[in-house]
Amino acid sequence: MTSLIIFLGVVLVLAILYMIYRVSSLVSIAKGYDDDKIGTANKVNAALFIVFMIGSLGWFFWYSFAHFDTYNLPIASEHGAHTDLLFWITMGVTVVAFVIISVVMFVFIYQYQHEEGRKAKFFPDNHHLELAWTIIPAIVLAVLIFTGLRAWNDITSPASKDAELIEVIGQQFAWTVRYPGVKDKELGKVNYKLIDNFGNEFGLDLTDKNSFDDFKSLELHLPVDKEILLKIRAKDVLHSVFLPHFRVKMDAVPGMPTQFKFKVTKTTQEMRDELGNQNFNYEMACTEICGRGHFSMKMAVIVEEQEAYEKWKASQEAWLKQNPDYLKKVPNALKEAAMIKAGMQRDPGSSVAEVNE
Ligand SMILES: [Cu+2]
Repeated sequence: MTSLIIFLGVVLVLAILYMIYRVSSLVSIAKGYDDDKIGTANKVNAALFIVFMIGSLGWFFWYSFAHFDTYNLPIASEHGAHTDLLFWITMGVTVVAFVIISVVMFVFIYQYQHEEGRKAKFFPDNHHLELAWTIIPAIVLAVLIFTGLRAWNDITSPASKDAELIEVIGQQFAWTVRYPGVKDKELGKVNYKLIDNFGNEFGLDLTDKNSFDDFKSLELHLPVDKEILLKIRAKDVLHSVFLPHFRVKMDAVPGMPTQFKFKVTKTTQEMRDELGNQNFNYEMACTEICGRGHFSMKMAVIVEEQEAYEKWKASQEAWLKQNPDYLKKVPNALKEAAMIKAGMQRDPGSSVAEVNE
């Protein structure tokens, strides 16, 4: 009902404005054509364009510098410094083009306002000009694209063998994280057909022995100064992993796993000290509008020294231990190995060693 009233109000206001315009033009026709008035209106409009140009460009530059810190977060990753540099070079080039185009556009409006007796100049074409504005942008854009492509290849290329493997899964409206566990460094196989409502939210394939020690986490723990390979997937719609301080941003696409390789350079504590804010926490957000709860789709990120990170990993319970019902999905031949790997049963080998100590 309210929207209908607002709509009718807008229609009425527009109708009134149109009537005023009609009446005033009819009055001017009745009074006879007034050349002077057009001249004044032209001058006022031309001057207003210049005022608008100075005002908006001034506001644009003031905002960009005065609020720099609110939209430019400190960098805490190795490739981040490089991608930021590329970003600022692109920004520099586009701002120069933007200012030149804006100034020329508004100054021409002022310069070439209506004047009695002035005729437009006929200017068919100019090969030098055409060549200049084709070749220069082509070279600049090619350089920007190729340097960008190199940076892209760098973050999406295969990771080194000892990279820390972590899987991030997006679903409406939460992230889940899976670690390969401490017994092996491999993530167990997954199959979306195995996802169920009883606990197997990853679709873990329990016939794969790499899956036995995998564990789930509701926080993203990352080691500092170590290559990290994020394996990213989605269970329902498009999501996007966004770790702004690490300059990591990668879509999570259902049916098409993606990945991102990076190295964090500052622990949470180091960043807290740098910002002088002991409450600071890194955050992983979703940056793809994925539905009603999109705004709440975030996860706390904790960056620690290698030692603390390993300790945290060792303290986590395997997914299989938390969901013992799934033991029946493990092939009989692998059951004992699965229980040992998941920490559900003491390793007979290690218990002998403990007794001997
Ligand atoms: Cu999302």
